[in-house]
Amino acid sequence: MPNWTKLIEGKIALAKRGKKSSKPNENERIPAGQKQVTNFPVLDLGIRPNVNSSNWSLRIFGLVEQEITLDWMAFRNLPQIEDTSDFHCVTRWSQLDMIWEGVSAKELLIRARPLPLAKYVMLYGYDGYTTNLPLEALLDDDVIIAHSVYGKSITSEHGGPVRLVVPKRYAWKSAKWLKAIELQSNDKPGFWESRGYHNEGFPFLEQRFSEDDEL
Ligand SMILES: Nc1nc2c(c(=O)[nH]1)N[C@H]1C(S)=C(S)[C@@H](COP(=O)(O)O)O[C@H]1N2
Ligand SMILES: [Mo]
Repeated sequence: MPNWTKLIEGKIALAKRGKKSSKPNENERIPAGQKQVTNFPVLDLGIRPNVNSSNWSLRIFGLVEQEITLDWMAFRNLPQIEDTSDFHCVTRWSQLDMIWEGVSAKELLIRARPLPLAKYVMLYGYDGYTTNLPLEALLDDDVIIAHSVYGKSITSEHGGPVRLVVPKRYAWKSAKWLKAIELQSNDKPGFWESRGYHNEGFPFLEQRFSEDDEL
């Protein structure tokens, strides 16, 4: 097990460095307070779950008419899409034009037929990570349940065999090693959201911490 206190404090310190930026970047594709990178850094809790295409499955459950569990074959047999998007980490790096391949989250969620009461989702990773979003956010056309990036399988360190990508939010909302999506009537905070990260996390509004709302 990693040293949680140290890891959490370290990450929060990184994201807080420089506090809130006063000026937007000149390059409008890069949100305020972010620096462009091209080396696709690795960021997670330091737990590498033992999951690969033969033991991976994805479960959609909670407030749905049709609960779904997909194994690798079933997942790869769904219609595949490609989407190019930018990735913004709250620790202040952004990588542009990432080319992801996988299944549209919307396509998959529609198959589960969300009940009218379903307004929020909790995303679960195989490492025990959780993060929350409004269901609406997951139905955006650019949200992808991805198995490949830049034409290659997503490596285990980046959340392979399958991770979520939610381009319009800070990258902590993009759950790696995606295990389950739970549809709920009420919003509940995930791992970082319950440790002070912003509930919404829009990079272009610089919503890093819940306290940023008051700054
Ligand atoms: N399952 C899981 N997903 C996760 C995390 C994690 O610790 N566990 N970290 C998040 C954070 S804080 C970031 S910045 C991105 C980083 O993705 P990368 O390592 O592929 O760059 O994954 C997000 N998804
Ligand atoms: Mo992050």
